[in-house]
Amino acid sequence: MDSSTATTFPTTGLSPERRDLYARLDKKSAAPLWEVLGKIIPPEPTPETVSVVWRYDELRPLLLEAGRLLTAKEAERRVLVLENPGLRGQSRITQSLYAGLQLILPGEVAPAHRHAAAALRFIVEGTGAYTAVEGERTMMHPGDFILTPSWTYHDHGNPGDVPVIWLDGLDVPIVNLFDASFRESFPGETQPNAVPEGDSHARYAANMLPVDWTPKRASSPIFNYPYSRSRETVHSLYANGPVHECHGVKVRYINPAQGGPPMPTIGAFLQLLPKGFRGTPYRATDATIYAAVEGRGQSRIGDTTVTWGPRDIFVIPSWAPVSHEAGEESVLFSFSDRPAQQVLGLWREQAPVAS
Ligand code: 1HN
Repeated sequence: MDSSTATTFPTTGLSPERRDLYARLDKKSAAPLWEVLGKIIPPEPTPETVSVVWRYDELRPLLLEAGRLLTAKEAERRVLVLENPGLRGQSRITQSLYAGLQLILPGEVAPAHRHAAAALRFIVEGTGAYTAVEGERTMMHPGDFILTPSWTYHDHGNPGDVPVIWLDGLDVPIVNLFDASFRESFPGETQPNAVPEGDSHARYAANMLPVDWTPKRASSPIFNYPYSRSRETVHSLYANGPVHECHGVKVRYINPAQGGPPMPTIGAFLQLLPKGFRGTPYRATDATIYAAVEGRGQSRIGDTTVTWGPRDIFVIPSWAPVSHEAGEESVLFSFSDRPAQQVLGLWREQAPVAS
């Protein structure tokens, strides 16, 4: 077979007849399934995503340096992409999700746009900045979980006096898998304040809905889930028990109108690990991005152990057994593509995992 053929399997050791057939198949844009079947349909997940931790103390100075080199407007979004070491150059943190750390400095505006990709923000540091979604602003505080659903106009601004940094999570690789990406700029840098701040909370976050309400989109009508409330929730549940042997006290963020996930492609979770917690191994098919919020601990992921402290970010690959330990009472935020896998009938979990 000549070197121009684009086979994805080894061709050494093949009989001359087979090599010849494969070369002629190749010219017709065809290929022998029997050479690749085991690779494309493995008996269980074989992720290229690896377990990895980003230390906030190491990334923060680099992000601030980027802040000195270019403006948010120039960059459109000033973000350090967190690239999984197993997937370098693909702008992804797992096979299905993008993540990055975004900085907005005092006085800056990140201009309004919208795209097919859906985004979440998990606020890591600083107060005084806002994000606006479809004409409604919300102030961002550390630990807040904020949505930017698919095809909603959004801009960010920092009228405060300290840098504000957050973790972005987007379903970009999923949208691009389907070749379904669209984007456009808003006519104007920022959206007008068309809706009073707090309106969606009043309308949708009090276990009630306006009587004639019908959903406008597939995502939650709430777009800020403030940390003050979600933190209180995991603490109350801890006080009242029980504590799960794998997860500690773990809750999922929901769309309050139907109980499902906040967005169709991305699920998000908050968990409290009690001081001294030693979890038992668990695995699931949704590769998961964790952001530590409070406390310190370590997570055993397959054969590696990652230690983490406040604001560190780490990744659990699909189907890798994970067990968490916490030396101090800890709170972990996490997100994954679980809702997408569930709606496709693909999601699996296993606990305990025999070691
Ligand atoms: C985006 O729109 C934002 O709006 C952040 O803050 C990160 C990464 C890829 C594509 C769009 C934002 C993004 C992004």
